[in-house]
Amino acid sequence: MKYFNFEKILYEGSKSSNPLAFKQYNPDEKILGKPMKEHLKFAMSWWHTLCAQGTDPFGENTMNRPWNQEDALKTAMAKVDAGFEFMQKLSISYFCFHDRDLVSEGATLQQTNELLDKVSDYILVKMKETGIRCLWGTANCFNNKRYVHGAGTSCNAEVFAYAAAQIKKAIEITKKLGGENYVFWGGREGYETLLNTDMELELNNFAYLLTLARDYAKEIGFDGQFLIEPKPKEPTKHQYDFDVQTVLSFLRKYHLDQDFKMNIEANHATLAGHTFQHELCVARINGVLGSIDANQGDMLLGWDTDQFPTNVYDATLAMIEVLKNGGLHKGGLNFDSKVRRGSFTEEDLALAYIAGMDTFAKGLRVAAKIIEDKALDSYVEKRYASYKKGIGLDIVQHKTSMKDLEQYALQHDQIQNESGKQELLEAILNQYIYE
Ligand code: XLS
Ligand code: CA
Ligand code: CA
Repeated sequence: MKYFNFEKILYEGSKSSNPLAFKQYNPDEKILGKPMKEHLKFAMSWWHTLCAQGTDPFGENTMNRPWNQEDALKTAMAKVDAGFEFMQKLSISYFCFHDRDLVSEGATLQQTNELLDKVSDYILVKMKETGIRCLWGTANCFNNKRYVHGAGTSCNAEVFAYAAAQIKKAIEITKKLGGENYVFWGGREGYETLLNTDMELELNNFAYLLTLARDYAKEIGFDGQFLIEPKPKEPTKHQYDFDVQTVLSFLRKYHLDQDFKMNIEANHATLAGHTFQHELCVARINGVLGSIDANQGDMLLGWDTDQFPTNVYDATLAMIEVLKNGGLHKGGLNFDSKVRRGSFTEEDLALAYIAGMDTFAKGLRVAAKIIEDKALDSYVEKRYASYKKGIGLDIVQHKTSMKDLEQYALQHDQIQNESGKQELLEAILNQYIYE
């Protein structure tokens, strides 16, 4: 049975007015010597694409999703068919999943695990048939009410044990599906009030859970990259994995920094009061830029709207960071994005993915040109030229003392600064985007 009433989406170029065609994303076209599909390892999010029903706090389901049925296992299998049909038609080579996206929970943990085995067996068949791969898997340790006080940071040790069991199974399923990464997004790992919270114990426990997970993955020979996905708030008032810098200091304290990189989501960056580029840059310069959840928020709203990315400006700045990182390696670009509640047809899903993929494809094209021409880098190099010689070089090479610097300052106290040229650089960036 087919679920999507359109043919394979093809690249028709920027002049095309066909809504069901790519205008920028041409998978095999080479940019900086590498096919676009390798720069942009696009992934379908199982949850937003196949599971989300369009509910909000004020209203019921709105989505037309013909794969949903009465029986949980039948629905799960139909979702696999729908997902693979969709990815093939959109030329999306990867998917990402939470364990509970694949199939809903059975009556016991044992039964849930058996259901997962069945559905993942079928996914494996479809993967072999199509060549589509798994970018990452993760465990949903936040939806069920047992996780009301968190999972690894719950005040209830039984919940900690249950979460560990769930994560163990999710790592096994991810390994079985050849997942290139495994993600930890700290669902409810945070707090509502410090009045009832032992933050130190919670953080110690959380780090212990990550350590156990890392060791177990090694034990079973899972060679995917472990990723942490920062987010500052929602669902809890304060999420422990606030932003990249906070997660880095946590990982370093618990000696986990060699085993974890970051999965950076655009909407989480902006919720933390940062730009998407800021988070990518902090990760890049610390060697932990792992993967991307491509989406965008609404600047007028203070929550996680997970919209499809259509902002070419931000996508360009993001792709500059990715290119400077030498690519995302094991990582990719997962559309952790959902169609709006009013966009309820199956076709809307395709239109949304086309918009997101074209946005990042355009971002890649512009970023590549900017880097190739050194359009911004040459200004930055010039701006820091004082560190290339004389006292600046001594500073960079750590060859000065406070006394040397005082001597220097006493002799050179008539300082002249140069313009930062911000507006010019913004205009240059625009010029590249206009082309
Ligand atoms: C929620 C997160 C979540 C993670 C995976 O805000 O973005 O979807 O990406 O658990
Ligand atoms: Ca995400
Ligand atoms: Ca999000």
